[in-house]
Amino acid sequence: MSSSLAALNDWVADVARLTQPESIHWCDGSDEEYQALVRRMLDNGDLIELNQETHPGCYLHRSDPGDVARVEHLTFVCTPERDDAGPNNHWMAPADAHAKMDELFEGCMRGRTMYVIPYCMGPIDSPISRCGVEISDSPYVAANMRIMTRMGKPAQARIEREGRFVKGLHSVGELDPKRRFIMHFPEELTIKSFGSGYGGNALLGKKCHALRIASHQARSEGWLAEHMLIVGIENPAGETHYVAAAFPSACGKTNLAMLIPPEGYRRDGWKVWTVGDDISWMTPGEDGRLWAINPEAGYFGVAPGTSESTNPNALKMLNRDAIFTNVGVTADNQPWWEGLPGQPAKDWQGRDYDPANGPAAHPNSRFTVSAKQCPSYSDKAEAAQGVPISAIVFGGRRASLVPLVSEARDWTHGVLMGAAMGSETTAAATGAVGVLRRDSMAMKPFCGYNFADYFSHWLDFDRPGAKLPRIYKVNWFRKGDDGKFLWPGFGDNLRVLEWMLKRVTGQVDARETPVGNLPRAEDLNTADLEIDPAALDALLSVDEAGWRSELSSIGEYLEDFGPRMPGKLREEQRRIADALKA
Ligand code: GTP
Ligand code: SPV
Ligand code: MN
Repeated sequence: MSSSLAALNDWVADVARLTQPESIHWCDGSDEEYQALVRRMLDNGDLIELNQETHPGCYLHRSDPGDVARVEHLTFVCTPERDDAGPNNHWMAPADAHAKMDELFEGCMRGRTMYVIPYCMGPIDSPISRCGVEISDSPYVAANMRIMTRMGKPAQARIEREGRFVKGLHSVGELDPKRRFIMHFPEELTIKSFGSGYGGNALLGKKCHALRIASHQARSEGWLAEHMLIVGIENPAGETHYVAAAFPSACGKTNLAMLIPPEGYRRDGWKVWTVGDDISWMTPGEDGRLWAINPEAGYFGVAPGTSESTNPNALKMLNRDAIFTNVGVTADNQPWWEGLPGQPAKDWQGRDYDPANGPAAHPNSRFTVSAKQCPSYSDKAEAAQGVPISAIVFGGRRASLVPLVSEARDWTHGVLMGAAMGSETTAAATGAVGVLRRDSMAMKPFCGYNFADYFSHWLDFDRPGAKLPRIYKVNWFRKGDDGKFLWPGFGDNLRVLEWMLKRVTGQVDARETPVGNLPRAEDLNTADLEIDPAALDALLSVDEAGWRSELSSIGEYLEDFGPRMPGKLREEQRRIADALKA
């Protein structure tokens, strides 16, 4: 037996001693195993069969009504020093956190099956990929991990070869929010999660490993683990540029990653290829460019709003072999959510639909589906070295002020753009919705270390020989006085991406402003676009008075991190503030 296999066996034995499961199942990742998990959940009520004629292989999971989203207030980064976790994280001393969690885990799997789930984040043969093992007492977690990661025997073989893997321990516990914690021990490559079955809290390969633990590793190893989609844009000449974009949770990554070009663009031969919709690991290549892989193998996407007019690619991949969580159902048992045609018969809690109870689908209801089912799935998504990134985009939900698109003057300005990102909160996390907060690089809930050190790490990529992507900031969510979105969004977002790529390839000038370079109106392709000229004007203008107060708010935000905040970012903020005063 290899020493790494022995280490894995020892850990599994330790966990079994602590949690006392009735049986242990080592996941092999086979189809038969997935089918058996589904049958087991159909028997115990974790899954409900959907209409198999219209949706073969599709099932519905209704979660506990108090367990429907990530819980940021119960999520901790447990570094030995509090300052290393930073003001952006909740912190607990590692020894205290282990003691607390071990008490919760004690005997928690009695009468249950313990699943040992080896997984690989990233293509199984990629040097950039990293492995982990999640131990969970939830068959729903095992089935979802099969869809979301390369799970099973090949991952276990890689772990036995490499030795190093992230240890994730998870139990649904009693689903009691008072006994719910998501703890990260980055130095120990360890995660302990108790009391929730919800995606981001329970599918530990995703946010816990591929973002919180990975971002911590990436800092010391010279790469980036980001909350970014990766999309390939193919122009009529057949050239494909890859764009990575960070938008906060439920702010449009899945939609942009699967975009269908407007009709005129399609006619001209534009195509869009999906590499990833949520997470990007980016490494500098020998050529100086940043190369990105999507560590995931599936999508855990927001259901509401997904429709034939917004995201037809997603709809096409959802008519077979998908797990739906907390959506409604129609009278003939098809999955239903707000945005779809037809009528719901039952809501997400299984009650007869009554608008007085709120939406039929929970606003954070989700689908889990294999990435390969996406019609626009890129053949480069499996490439071991990843894809080269031409542009990085930061975006958020900002009803006012922030223009449709602006370009950073240089890398430092771009890092400030990302650091300063503000966005209105969404249903992806428990708590108030629609409240403006800073969500730097869309990583506020996911950066496994101090944001000040994270910004320094970003700045460090600007070094001799680097051929860095240009950085952009976008806002699809500007609203008019009537409360309606000014920009049509979705497929039409390609118009904005086209402008960025024209900038990257030196085909157009831009209008220089203190907050960045904006498109000249004539350079944004508006052919066949239905938009009021006054709206377009508002989207492409800079409200200097509004920006002066935004810059002072950004300045205060940077100050909150104290002396660890890189001086370069504060200087950049001051430069822009001064330019706005001039
Ligand atoms: P996570 O999976 O939570 O990280 O979210 P995500 O960033 O992938 O969000 P997603 O693409 O699922 O979008 C969430 C919501 O934003 C949905 O309700 C969409 O309909 C809406 N949305 C996405 N793109 C646009 C857009 O261009 N304009 C407008 N107005 N809404 C959009
Ligand atoms: C997010 O909240 O950003 C998600 C969903 O992508 S979860 O995996 O639950 O975090
Ligand atoms: Mn996300």
